Amino acid sequence: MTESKFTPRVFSGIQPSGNLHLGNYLGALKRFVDMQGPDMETVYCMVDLHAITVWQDPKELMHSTRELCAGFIAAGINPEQSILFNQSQVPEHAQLAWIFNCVARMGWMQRMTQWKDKAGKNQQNASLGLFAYPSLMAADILVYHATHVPVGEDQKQHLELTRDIAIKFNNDFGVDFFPITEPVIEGAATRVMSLRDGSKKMSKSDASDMSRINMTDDAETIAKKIRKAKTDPDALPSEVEGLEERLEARNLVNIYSALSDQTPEQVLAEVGGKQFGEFKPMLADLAVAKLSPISSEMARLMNDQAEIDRILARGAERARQITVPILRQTYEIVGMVGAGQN
Ligand code: AQP
Repeated sequence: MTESKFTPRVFSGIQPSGNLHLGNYLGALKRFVDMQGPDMETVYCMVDLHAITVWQDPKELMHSTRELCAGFIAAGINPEQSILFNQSQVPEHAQLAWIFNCVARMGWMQRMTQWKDKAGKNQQNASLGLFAYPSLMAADILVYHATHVPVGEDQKQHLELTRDIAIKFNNDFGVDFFPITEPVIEGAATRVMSLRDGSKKMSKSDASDMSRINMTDDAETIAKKIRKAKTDPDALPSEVEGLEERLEARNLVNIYSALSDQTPEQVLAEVGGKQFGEFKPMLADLAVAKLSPISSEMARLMNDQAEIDRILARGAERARQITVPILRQTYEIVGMVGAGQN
């Protein structure tokens, strides 16, 4: 099978589950913005159907979806250029996910690290949706025939499963219909770690607010969180090899590097030899300079929620111009009567 018959198209999504944080920004959002351009069609989604795989208060879910939309736009996504919408307004995602539930195997899902981490020891009480999450994610991507998916490191396994589903579907039905998608996991911040524990991913659901920088934090809070971030007593090294065993130091250098669009080597050439007492204020100043304009713009956009709703509805309409024909063709391939007449 060749991938060349598929037009280059980017798809990615973020869950509107509150606490949009620096990891989401550097690992995903900032890179979504970088991929916008004349040569690439870009489709970005607030994946509200994924968010409800764990309990969400309905009012908060609505608020988080609109706030996330404001975050996308404030970070630089142009809703006229990119297709920007919330997943539940495009029903073909869930419809294709059902087909993929019948293609994917139980054993594949049981191996997923995110399932094991999130369901933990309480698998019997986890939702069926949480188990089937990667199948819906495969549908999100493949219902656009997307070829490139920018994500953080934690989503790598789900993207491999997306490829497995596409390959099995194509083989089962003897077609060359779904592309074998490329994960785009690049840059210094593909895995931003907790500010309190360098071995844990920065995460929306971490009980400690001090573990993450939220995109809605004000300048003082950002500076305080960086000042209190866990570190070690040594000075920063001048070479990246010197960060290997120093998880927290490496995390702060990687954050600095991603925020300043430099490589970690370039950053260490500048700050190697400095103590954290000197480096942390530099990082705080940089983080405030980069994030404050985004959080102020988010707040401004949130003052006009009707406009946000209009943008999401228009994005969904544009998205469906792509998804309706792809789902119809999928139904035809699978053998659903009437699919050709819709
Ligand atoms: N710490 C991170 N570093 C780099 N990238 C990250 N992403 C998430 N955390 C980091 C990337 O952000 C995108 C959207 O993620 P999501 O909405 O699917 O949520 P998630 O990965 O489940 O994020 P959280 O914060 O970890 O949520 P909880 O706490 O609910 O599990 C993805 O591209 C992801 O890789």
